Amino acid sequence: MSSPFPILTADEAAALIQDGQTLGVSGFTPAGAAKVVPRALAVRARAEHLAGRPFKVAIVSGASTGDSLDGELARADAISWRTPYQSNKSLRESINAGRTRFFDMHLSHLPQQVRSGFLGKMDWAVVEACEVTADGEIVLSTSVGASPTFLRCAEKVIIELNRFHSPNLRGFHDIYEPLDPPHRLPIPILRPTDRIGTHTVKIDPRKIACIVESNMADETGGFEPADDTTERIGRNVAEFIAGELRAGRIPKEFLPIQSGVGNIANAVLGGLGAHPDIPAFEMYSEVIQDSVIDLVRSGKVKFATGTSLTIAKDVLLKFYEDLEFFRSRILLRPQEITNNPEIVRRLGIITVNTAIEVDIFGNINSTHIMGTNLMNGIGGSGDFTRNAHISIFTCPSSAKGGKISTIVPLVSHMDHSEHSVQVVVTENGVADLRGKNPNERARLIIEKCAHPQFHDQLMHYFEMAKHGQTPQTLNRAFAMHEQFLLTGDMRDAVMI
Ligand code: 0RQ
Repeated sequence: MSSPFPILTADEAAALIQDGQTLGVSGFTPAGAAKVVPRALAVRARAEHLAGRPFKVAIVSGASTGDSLDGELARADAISWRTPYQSNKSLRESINAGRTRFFDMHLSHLPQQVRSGFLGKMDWAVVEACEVTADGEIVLSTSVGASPTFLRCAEKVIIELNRFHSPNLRGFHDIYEPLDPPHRLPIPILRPTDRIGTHTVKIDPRKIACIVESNMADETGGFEPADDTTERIGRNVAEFIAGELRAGRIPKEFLPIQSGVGNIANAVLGGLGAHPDIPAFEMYSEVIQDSVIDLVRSGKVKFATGTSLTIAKDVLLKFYEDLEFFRSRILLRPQEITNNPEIVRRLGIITVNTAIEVDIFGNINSTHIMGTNLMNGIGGSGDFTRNAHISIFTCPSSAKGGKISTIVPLVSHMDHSEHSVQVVVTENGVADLRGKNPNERARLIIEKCAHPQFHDQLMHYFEMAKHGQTPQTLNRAFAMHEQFLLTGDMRDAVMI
């Protein structure tokens, strides 16, 4: 059947986009990210630069994307500003060198800020889909992210129709966009399994400028196999949660789990899956990664909802083979709904996220290396942490071959304050900070979580300052960081 929309090549579609425009692109992690149009746009930007003409666009996505988008465009020096999250090496370099302006946002805030016009006019939505109908119904692919909002708010739309994805994904998405204040209603999700929206995003078909056909897998990276450290972190989290269940602080029906993304998150899910006292559970999370698919197959996870299906190519192909098994067990929603504070608080989610560093009082740095250079961004960690039933942060107790302590006197950048953080877990143990004052927190975190080789330095720091609600010695608070910047090793830091 012939398409009611112009079918263009990626190069022809990229030629429609002008210098200085703002693009809302699909993608939450590399899952469901636009791929072929951004690649072609990077080629175009390079040609424009060679001809001595400026060419940069602003990129707004759901979260991070794949290398064809953030990587190619950053290497072509074609991104003027970027929000709300990224995890690409080339883009990170461009941001830290000051070539791309980046603002780090809570992911649940993004769609509302786009609708309210806080980020200016959105010229284009470039969105991957697996089906488009003549009357403007769009079936998204492996992520929802902020695409419904981009599709509705952008002046014009380019659809990447990616044949790699199963054509039978209709029904795996629950699309719901809240009304804006003062008209917003309660979001009627009472259980993780509740469906409240539509299967498709419906837009005015006259906005669809073209369709670009593609056949390309999501550019998801694989995971490192769990090592001794990540396995111990996973076991510690699982044992802590099992203990809470035994103590009755988690009800016997259990509560939904949110887990971040990455190797540690994978090991945590492995730990939960393997623990005999943890019952089969539901996930209300943002990213559904490989380990969740295994747990759904084994029955340990009864149902998982998120905003992206971020799984390796071979796992996705097997998922497509067993699509009917997963149809009642996996559901993708907009990030505004998965990460929504109202729902996180109502459902009583147990949240597990990863820190770059933690200070002895329980403040968390999730985003910056040595206080200056951006790593990825806050992502959804703030949305979940602040509103959790129990908020847990994990990290290995040291980094870079033991030269860096991830437990520090004072975080060099703060993303989550002591008020939001309840439990800290490293491979060494668990610091349960609930009901503890800063003095008690400091002793617990040093004793239970710090790497033994940094124990004395941290204790010296803590014992130096004995006054005040939160004892600090401001001119030594960053002694460990300063020492690392000087010699590349925090172990040499003198704390007194
Ligand atoms: O460096 O990449 O050179 O090996 O940081 O650290 O331990 O491999 O952990 O991949 O899980 O990432 C916080 C960045 C952790 C991530 C962060 C170095 C370390 C390594 C990565 P290499 P690990 P992970 C859901 C929720 C914020 C967003 C979020 C993140 C690299 O989890 O971005 O939670 N979180 N989203 O060596 C210097 C330190 C260090 C350090 C670690 N103290 N100093 N380097 N590293 N600690 C997802 C979304 O929102 C989409």
